Amino acid sequence: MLEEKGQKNSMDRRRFLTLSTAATGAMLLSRCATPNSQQPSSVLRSQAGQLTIDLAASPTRVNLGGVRSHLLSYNQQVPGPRWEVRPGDAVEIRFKNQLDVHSNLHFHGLHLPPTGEADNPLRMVAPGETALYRFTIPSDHRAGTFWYHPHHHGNVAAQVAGGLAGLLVVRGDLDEIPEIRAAQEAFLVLQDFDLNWRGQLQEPIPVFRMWGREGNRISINGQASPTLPLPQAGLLRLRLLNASSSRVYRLQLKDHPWYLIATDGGALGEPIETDEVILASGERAELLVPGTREPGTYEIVNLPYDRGTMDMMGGTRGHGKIMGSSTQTEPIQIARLAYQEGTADIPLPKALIPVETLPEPGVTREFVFDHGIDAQTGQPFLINGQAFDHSRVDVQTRLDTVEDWFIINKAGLDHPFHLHTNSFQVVSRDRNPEPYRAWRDVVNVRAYETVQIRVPFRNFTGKTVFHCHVLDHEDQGMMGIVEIAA
Ligand SMILES: [Cu+2]
Repeated sequence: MLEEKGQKNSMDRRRFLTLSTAATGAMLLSRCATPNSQQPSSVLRSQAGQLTIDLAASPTRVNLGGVRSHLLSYNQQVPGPRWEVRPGDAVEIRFKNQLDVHSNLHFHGLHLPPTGEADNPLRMVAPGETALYRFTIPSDHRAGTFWYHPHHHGNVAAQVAGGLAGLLVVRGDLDEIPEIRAAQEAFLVLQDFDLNWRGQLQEPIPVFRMWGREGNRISINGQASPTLPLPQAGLLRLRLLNASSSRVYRLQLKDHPWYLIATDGGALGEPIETDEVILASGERAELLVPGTREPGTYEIVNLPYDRGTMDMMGGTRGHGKIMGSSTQTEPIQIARLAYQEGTADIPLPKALIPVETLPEPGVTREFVFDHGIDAQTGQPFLINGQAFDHSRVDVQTRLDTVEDWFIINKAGLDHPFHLHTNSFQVVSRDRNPEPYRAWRDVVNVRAYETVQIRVPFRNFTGKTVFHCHVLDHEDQGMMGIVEIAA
């Protein structure tokens, strides 16, 4: 379908260029804007094993890195409040939908029942309605950096790209490692917003919806480019979340080492020195930065990354620095680390949390991600030739089994694969296989790539979903249902 719309696309390309000029200006403005008067998001911690939250989603005026913006927020904050829980905690959320469209909540990466009042993506919360979400964090839940966001099929992209996202931290064994406990901690929520000159969100033109919308303004914790203290001779623990609806971040800490210690699903076995950290939509990473270099200020930059939209843009390639990371040709600074006096020497921890070896799979399945036209719905983003149907079960599996899924991307765009309820491990992939074992719930399947993942189905039965985490693709059909039977 992307190819069949040639005439429309060329019109869209012209409009794209016009918009892009504005986009470049806005991006520079955001980098130059000094007042970062947006209040930091609040932190809601469980007490005596219980976390109770009143959460309202509503349109809100926000000072986004010094620019008055009209966004969507949880409790008037962009990003929303950070929740912190521990394994075994009971969580209760009174969610009020003050938007003028349906919404709901997804607890991204958490191992919870996918049914009832827990992590149920098929639930709908109507405008004006208040819904109760209740669940218990399993007592053996991995510690890690998770997040919450809307998941109402059809308007997920618009709501997440409007600002609806918040961190959901599970504290546990990783946090108890002495060096990590002594580290300074910073959270970076990466969002992008497509704003017009009035600071209002813009509805994407059709071709941007096809690619997955990217904003003309990148914000970090609602700021333009924050400066974070790095204790000299100590450690800074960075916890990153890509809460953008489509954009891929390719991050580098310039002239300074950093070490990956956790991915989406929690800790690695040991710190891994890394050059770039690539985060597709929905992905998280944790890093340790040792304060062992010449004291000064070091930049975290976002490097150009091509999601495959370059091919589809054809003639616009030569125009260089236009909208988004797909066409970004130079690094953009997104944050700075500034050395400060440290209180103690803290070495890097040698070992973290062992990552379990999963048994060989009992079942192997294939999922082909491609573009086309679904016969029933006309939707263009397909898994195994079909667009999402909430009344169809695509895969039936059994509790306490392990399966290998081959995610086969036959299209020219990256499609980050996300599975709810159960985390997985990447077993093999065509490009850049990782030399370590890690738990994930998102893996970016690059254009024309195949990724093999291994999934244990544990603890919870019921229907849950898997989908592309370019949320415009999910909204336009790239999602399926897996039913886990006892
Ligand atoms: Cu996709």
